[in-house]
Amino acid sequence: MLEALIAKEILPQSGNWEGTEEFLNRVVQVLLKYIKDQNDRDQKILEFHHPDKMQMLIDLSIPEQPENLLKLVKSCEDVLRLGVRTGHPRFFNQISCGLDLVSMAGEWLTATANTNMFTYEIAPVFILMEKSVMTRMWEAVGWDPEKADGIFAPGGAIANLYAMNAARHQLWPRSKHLGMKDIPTLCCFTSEDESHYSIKSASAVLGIGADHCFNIPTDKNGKMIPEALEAKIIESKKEGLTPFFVCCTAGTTVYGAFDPLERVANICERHKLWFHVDAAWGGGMLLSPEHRYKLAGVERANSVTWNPHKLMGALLQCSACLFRQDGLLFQCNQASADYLFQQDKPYDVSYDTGDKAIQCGRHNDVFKLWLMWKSKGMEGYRQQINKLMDLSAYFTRRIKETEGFELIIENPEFLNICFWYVPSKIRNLEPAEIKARLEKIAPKIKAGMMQRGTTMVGYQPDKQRPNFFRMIISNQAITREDLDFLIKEIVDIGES
Ligand code: ABU
Repeated sequence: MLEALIAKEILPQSGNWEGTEEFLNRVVQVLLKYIKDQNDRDQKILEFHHPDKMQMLIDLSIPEQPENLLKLVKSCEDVLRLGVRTGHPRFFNQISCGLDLVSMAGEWLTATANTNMFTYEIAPVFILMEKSVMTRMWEAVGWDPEKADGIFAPGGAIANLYAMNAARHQLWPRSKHLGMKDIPTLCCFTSEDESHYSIKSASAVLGIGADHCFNIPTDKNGKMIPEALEAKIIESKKEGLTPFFVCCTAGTTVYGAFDPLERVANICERHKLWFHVDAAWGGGMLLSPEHRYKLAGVERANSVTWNPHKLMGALLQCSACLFRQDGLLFQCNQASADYLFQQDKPYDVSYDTGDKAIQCGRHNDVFKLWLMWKSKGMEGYRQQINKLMDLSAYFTRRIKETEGFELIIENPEFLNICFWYVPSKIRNLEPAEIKARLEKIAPKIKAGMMQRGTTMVGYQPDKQRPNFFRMIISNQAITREDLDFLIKEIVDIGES
């Protein structure tokens, strides 16, 4: 039947319920098959093709005339077949991976409801839900929910921008209307290389200037050195700059390092600076009583970025910027558009939270998180995070005991494990020669994995080191056998 139908012949343009149901059922069947295959370890993660070949395998053109519904179902199949199965238990490539099916069901509902999160008027339940979910997050940070605030943002980079903007507004509220005119030259601080690049971007976007975002050196484990931070703050004051914002990272992207939050909080207090914690990756650790000590001091932050789409496993995107002080977000972002935020509505308009966002249209990111969090409870998350930490310790042990592997950081403290594989044929060379050869080893092994389609793990160099693998253990589907498989596959490709 679908072959003979086009989109305008089903709902909402036609009353053809039978055709509508048939089309949607077919699409759901495609999705269910994908989910089943993705969880089958004998199935590949990807079918790799170079861009020129890929272009020939799928018709990406927009036609002049409507395509029939059967062709659309086929396109859905093709897109999924040619994509990367990021929920496969052997996909270790990215911090955000896995496919929590309850969160996915939530995203299906969200798509079906298709609600814009401007106002209570059109999103009453979802607006209240944001407050309920954030209450759990504020409590986890250690703040009084009665006094805290927050906003769901499209990703951690934008959440960090929200934080820096609020920090500037608190100090220099007139910048909202007059820009940087008559404002001292501001500067901010974050850790060198290790922190997320979005801090520099925020500094550029806000007119502070990327060059006025200073990089603070880190120790051998990738943690910010507090003494170096204080020295730089003092130096910048001497140079006539006005420090206002410090960003610590809780769970750095590459090494998974946690900056010393208490010590940095002391420095921020001494110098009266806004203290932001980018816990986009590490925020989920607050849900584990056993591991939350790594973020000790986070409750002293003025703002915290926390991405549930990372460690908590919510579907993309789900990212929050949380504030200890209520009201500031409204003050600095409110634009009072008359067509949305009328003040004479028949309800308490402080629930029109869209007016504290810098976006106008805002996706509903909360429902999939709320539904998933309900499905696990606080205890479920505690177990999930502790299990991932146990797997990380297991993988680290296996790397240490397996010939040819070398850890970059001897005792990783989180779910990032960085390492080299040194193939047997180069192990006896001079150290300088090994280093030079290693640059090419990780990319070659990674290319081999992608050709085989069996597993994926990321790699990168840093300032002093040639390319190394960065393993991420965040998918709740991972087992010890999957980790053993990765080691075996690296050896197999590396020795071939
Ligand atoms: N901040 C996004 C990190 C992406 C990744 O390394 O997987």
